[in-house]
Amino acid sequence: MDSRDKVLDKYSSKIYKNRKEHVIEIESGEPQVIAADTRAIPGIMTNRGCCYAGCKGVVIGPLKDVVNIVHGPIGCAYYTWGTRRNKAKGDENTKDFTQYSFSTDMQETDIVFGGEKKLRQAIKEAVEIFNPECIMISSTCPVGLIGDDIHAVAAESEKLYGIKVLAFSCEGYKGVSQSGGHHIANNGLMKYIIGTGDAEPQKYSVNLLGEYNIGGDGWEVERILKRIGYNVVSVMTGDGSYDHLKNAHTADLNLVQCHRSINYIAEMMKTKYGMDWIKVNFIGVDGIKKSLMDIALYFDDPELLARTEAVIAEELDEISEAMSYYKSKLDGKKAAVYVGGSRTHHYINLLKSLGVEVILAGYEFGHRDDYEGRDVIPTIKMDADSKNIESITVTKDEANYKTFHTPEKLEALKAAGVPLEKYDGLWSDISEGAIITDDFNHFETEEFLKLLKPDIFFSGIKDKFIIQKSGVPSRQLHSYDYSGPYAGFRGALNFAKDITMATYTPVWNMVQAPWKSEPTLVGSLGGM
Ligand code: CFM
Ligand code: HCA
Repeated sequence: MDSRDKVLDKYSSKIYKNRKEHVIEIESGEPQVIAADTRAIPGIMTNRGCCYAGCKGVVIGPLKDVVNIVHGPIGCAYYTWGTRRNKAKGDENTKDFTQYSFSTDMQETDIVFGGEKKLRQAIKEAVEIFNPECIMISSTCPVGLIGDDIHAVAAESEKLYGIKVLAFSCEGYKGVSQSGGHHIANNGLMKYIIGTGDAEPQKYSVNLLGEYNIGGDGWEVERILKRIGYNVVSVMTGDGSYDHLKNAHTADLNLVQCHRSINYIAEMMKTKYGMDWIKVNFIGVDGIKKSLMDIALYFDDPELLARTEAVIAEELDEISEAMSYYKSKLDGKKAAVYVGGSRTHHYINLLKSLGVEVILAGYEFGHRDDYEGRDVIPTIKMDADSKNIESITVTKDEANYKTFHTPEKLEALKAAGVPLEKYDGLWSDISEGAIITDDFNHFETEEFLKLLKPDIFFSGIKDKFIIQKSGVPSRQLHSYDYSGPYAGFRGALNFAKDITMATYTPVWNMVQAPWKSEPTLVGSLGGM
């Protein structure tokens, strides 16, 4: 029996049938197919989040000059506020509200009598106290259940206060994971914000999409891009702002880091403004080098190319000696990597460069293209006012391919390997024999841990402590355990140092679960 079946065999036949489509063992030469983006099984402790987490927590939450009001219970507001650590810096032109958690704090009476009154009052207070240029309202589950019309309140407030007020119907129960929330957020930003600014276009300008500035990653990427000579018009959405987002349409090129959460905007901007996008990965030295070269090739300017090569050489020089030391400590170690929808793939080249093999991996809510990659061109149909995507058909027909470039230039870019609108999936980097689990859960985490014994386990807060209690070090790749940055050349070094410390600390041999040596619950039967 292989390791996959040893774990799945413990399920009932109905659950086994479902899970066996989501858990696969990589075999060489075989086209791999995995079931993904489907409903989690009720009763199973999935690691996924919800639609509201994807919209408010991930995409719109980091916009620093926006007052993000959560219409719902205070717990939902709190959960999407501090936990993901939205790092932001305001300045004299840009306010920063990320230190505040705004919520209507819904109570039972609001559920019975309706919460719109409370929402109006919250908007009024926010305007009077903070004077923002933009307010965004996010719905939580109860709002959808009782039918409060947040869009009507938003429209009315926009007129009343003369500022931008957007509403997002991103109730937690919608769809199967965070992913639906990303889409709702992307549609709102595209429809009401991007394209409303009137800044002059700048030379060599880019938007950074799907970079959320976790641990300061976005700041590190911006530092490198600026050193080479690029202008970063907007970042979506880490340390991002309403003010910058308005002018995103003036950039030359979109750079997509997290394709899962924000590829919709890249697609829509391609259709609406003819703006090309390329997939980048600023995690891991090989990923960064390739991304920087791809961007330089795109702009096709010899000076920019020379500057790119010089910056890469200088940045590498700064870290290579220390990286070699950490590689000597980490060489041969085995890792498990489970993150949401894109980071698992992004970290593999970094781990490989340190000699760490990934033996167990997966996504919480990735779609099939996140596993299998995308090498085809989508045809996008917009609605009548060109604001929303009506449909995306994936086809190999390239006739629809609109671009600023001439056909000759396009061919040259393709020949140079610039991945216009294409990307590799998790498969491309995973070694034979590794186990891949889609929508991983608590039970499988524990079972695979026992069976495969990785030296380190990368995932999130929900499973971190069960892993560590079993004697295996865990690092969160969602929040970096409050370390970072991990992106860029300097970030790669931080990562190498952090995981060397995590794996070499002697504490793991001393860990013994408390219930193994003494009872944790003592009870007595009544009357005896
Ligand atoms: Fe993109 Fe993200 Fe991820 Fe994601 Fe997330 Fe995140 Fe993530 Mo947590 S946007 S898909 S919904 S890279 S919050 S910054 S770490 S699960 S892998
Ligand atoms: C979310 C956000 C999250 C949670 C991380 C975790 C994040 O999905 O709601 O469970 O450790 O990155 O903060 O993915």
